Order: sequence, then C-alpha cells, then structure tokens
Amino acid sequence: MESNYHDKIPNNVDLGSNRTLQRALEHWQPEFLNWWHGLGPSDFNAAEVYLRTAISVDTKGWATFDYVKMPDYRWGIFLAEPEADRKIGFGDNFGQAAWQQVPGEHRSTLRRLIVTQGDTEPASVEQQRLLGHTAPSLYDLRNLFQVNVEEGRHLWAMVYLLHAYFGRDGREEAEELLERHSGDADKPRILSTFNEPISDWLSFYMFTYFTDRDGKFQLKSLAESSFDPLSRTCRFMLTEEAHHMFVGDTGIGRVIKRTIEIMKELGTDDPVTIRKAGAIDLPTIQRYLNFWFSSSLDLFGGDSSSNAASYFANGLKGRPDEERYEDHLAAEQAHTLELPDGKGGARSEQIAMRNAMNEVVRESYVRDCEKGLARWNKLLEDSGYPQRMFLPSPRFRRTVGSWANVPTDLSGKPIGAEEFAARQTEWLPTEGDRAYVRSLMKGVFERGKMAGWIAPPERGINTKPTDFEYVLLH
Ligand code: BYC
Repeated sequence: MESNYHDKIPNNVDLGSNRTLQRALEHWQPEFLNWWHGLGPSDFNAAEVYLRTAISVDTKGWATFDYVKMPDYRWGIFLAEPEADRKIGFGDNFGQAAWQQVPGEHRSTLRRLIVTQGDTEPASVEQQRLLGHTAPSLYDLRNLFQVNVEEGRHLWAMVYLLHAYFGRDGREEAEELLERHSGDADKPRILSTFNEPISDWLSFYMFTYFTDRDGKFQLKSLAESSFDPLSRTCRFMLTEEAHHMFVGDTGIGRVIKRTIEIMKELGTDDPVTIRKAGAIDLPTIQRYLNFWFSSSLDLFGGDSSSNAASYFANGLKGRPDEERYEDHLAAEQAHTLELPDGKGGARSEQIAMRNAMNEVVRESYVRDCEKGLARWNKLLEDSGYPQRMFLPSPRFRRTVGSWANVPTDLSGKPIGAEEFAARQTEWLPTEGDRAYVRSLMKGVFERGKMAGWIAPPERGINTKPTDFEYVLLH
C-alpha cells in the first residue's frame, strides 16, 4: 500500500477511500491537538526540534529527520505491510486465516486490549510533560520530544483501530483516551505505572528503560494477534519503540559513567561526598531502579490469569516471537509458579501453561532487562570498582499477582511488614533522594553543553555530532 503523506492525516491505509472514517478521524484530530497543547510538553511548542517523522513503512527509509515544531509534527497512521495469506499462529484457531475484521464474539475483549494499550501512550506524555524545562542538554531535550511525539503517534495508531473497526463504541473509547489523565484522582490512567509521576530525568531514563520495555513485550504479544490490523499496527510501532529504550539504556549508562568519573576524581564512593560534587551516588541509582523495575513488572498482569488464558486460546494475544515456540497450542503444558506459602516462605505450584502466559512473558522481560545491567556493570568493572547494579527479585514490592502486598527483601525473601517499612529507605527512593535528584535538575540549553550529573552521549542522532543544535529555542 502506498503511503499518502499529503493527506491531512498521513497514512498508508488508503484513508481517502473511506470518507466516513476519514471524517471521523479528522474530527478527532483537533481534540488530540487540544490535548497536546494542554497536557503535552509544556512551553516548548514554538521550538524547532530535530525530529524523526515516520513517513512510510519501507524498511530502507521509513522516516525523515528535520527541524519541526512539535504541534506541526505529522502524526500519521502506518501499518506494517500485510503478510500474504497470514495464518493464525497460536491457540485454538491455529492455522486458520487471520482475521481482517473483528469477530463479534471477541469484540469487547479486543476493544479492551486496544484501549489499555492506547491509554498508556498519552499517559506517558502527560507524565513527562514538565521534563523539558530541566533537560541536561539539547541532545536529551530532543530525545524527550522524539519519544513524546511518537507516543502521540502510537495513540493515533490505536485510535485508528477503534474508529475503523469498533463503530460507535470505538469512537467513544477514543474520546475517553483523551479524558483520563495520568495521576488524576477521578479519571486516572488504566495501568498503575502510568499514574506515577516522572518529575526528574533519572526517573525518565528508568521509565524508558523498564516501562517502555514492557511496551516492547506487550506490542510483540499483540503483533501475534489473529486480528491482522492490530498485528500490523504493532509491528510498525515496534520500529519506533526501539529508540525509546535506547534513550533509557544509554541515559542510565551515562549517569553511571559520570558517577564513576566523580568517584575516581575524589577517590571515594561515599554518597555524601559524591552528592557534594553534584553527581548521583550509586545507591540512589539502585533505589530508583528498584522502584521502576518493580512497578513495570506489575504491567504484565497476574501470574495466574484466566484473562491471559482466554486471550491465548482465542488468538487475541500471543507470546512475543511465537514462532520460536514448538507447541503453539500450549494446551497440555504446565508452568511452575513460586507462590508465597503464607508462612514466610515460598512454595511451587504447577498451573496450566495458558493461565501462566503473563508470567511467561514477564520472565522473558526480566531476561531482556538483564542486558542493560550487564552493560552498566561493565562500566564499573572496567573502572576497577567492585559495586554492581542488580535487578531486585520479581517478588519485591509487587502490587499485582500472587506476590502483591507480600513484603519481601530485595532477594525476594518474605519479611514482616514492620521490617519492610523500616528498610524501605534502603531499597526505594526516599524523599531526600528525590529532593536531591530534583536539586540537580536544571535545564542546560547551550549548544554542546551537558549537565554535571550525566556524561555526554557517545554519538549523536542520525549521524549528527553530539554537539549539534538539536533544538532551536529562539
Ligand atoms: N495496573 O487477569 P489480570 C506501553 C488489571 S506499555 C492496573 O492479571 P490480564 C508503553 C487488568 O487490566 C504496554 N490494573 O490481567 C510504555 C484486569 O482488569 P479487567 C501497554 C492492572 O488481563 C511506555 C485485572 O487487573 N500495553 O506500551 O491478564 C510508554 C485482572 O488482571 C494491572 C498493554 O498493557 C496494573 N499494572 O493482563 C508508552 C497491552 N495489571 O480487564 C507506552 C494490553 C492488571 O479485569 N493489555 N490489571 O478490568 C493487556 O494485555 C492486559 O490488559 C494486561 C493485564 C497485560 C495489562
């Protein structure tokens, strides 16, 4: 399908041939822009930002890079090219033709999945709306805005599906996606992590590393869906998502690198001394990591979930990279969960594999998270320091699943509520940590300059130098 970049809404879905749908989306467009102006990045809408814009799904060149004012960014609808004769790859309908329309019996469940996915996209923009003011450099400012406009495009992707395939209910859901707001007492975002404030850049890097990575795994699961338009949408979204995780991965790496430099310079790792020198001590970075990792684990849902079993059975949501599994029915297999035994320990229980799908995906997510840790720890190792960053146990500080509200230490050992309360300051960011990190957050907007708490990036964007003027502030 040709991309039409000149339409009011750029698209490769031949929007122009469906006037009703086109009009409905053109009606939603000003509402989206209103939302962007009200709850998107505050104050930088006149700046010219060196942004990547998706203009097609051609693997050789799907994007252009140029200076764009964010409100002028062309939020388009792009679905990956259709796979000829695509077949359903898992579940009870394995081998049958993928669906081009929504089967009536799965309509409300599919809508719910699409709405949940869609809800996270504007939520993250809302969470990050004030960060521009305290960007550590123009390079970082540009990356923040790149992430923001693309999350906006991902919202468009889900809104397209709602409008095109779910009739009036879909249109209503699309409106509500702009009415719920992150952290709103009355109308919060659907999933927990998306109501957490992101008020400093260390949180932003943690979020883009850990929470966007949940996005990767959820999109990969939905990319397996029998509902082909959803699969194609998610496949293309994954192309953009990679950069978001890169921002988190390199962001955390750069913070650690700078801390190591200061540790070397001063010959100490004492947190008080490191802070006096304006860097972020390693224990504080670890506490932020513990917070965002544990929060992001909740996003996979319960470890034993009848919802997940029926998504899989019905072919609505599969496992990431389903073709790598041998048994696509997963009807006879079992999976072992470690559950709290209520006596201060853990016990094993086997459950049907289909009910364990959330856990299966969460386990591969944890393995993927380890990769960044290995890179950051290499920095410490190469500098001759014995300290290492680590992932806490997946049982730690959970609010969803069998370990929800079971106090444990970082290794996952159940402990009493009092001990947990007493040791929280060791494990999770304290008010003091947050205040200190906030005190470092001062915008650095001079070309080529970098805040003192973070190392410069190794390379720039799209072969530009690191000191390129990524944002023209005027
Ligand atoms: N917070 O059966 P259960 C991204 C709800 S991130 C609050 O265990 P299920 C991005 C659950 O909805 C990826 N509620 O769960 C990243 C269910 O409610 P209903 C977003 C939660 O259904 C960064 C009930 O508890 N995409 O793209 O197996 C920036 C029972 O739950 C939470 C998706 O999530 C929670 N943490 O799985 C921008 C994909 N966890 O339905 C973007 C779509 C569970 O009974 N969503 N609940 O009212 C899904 O696949 C599933 O809804 C979930 C939950 C995996 C989230």
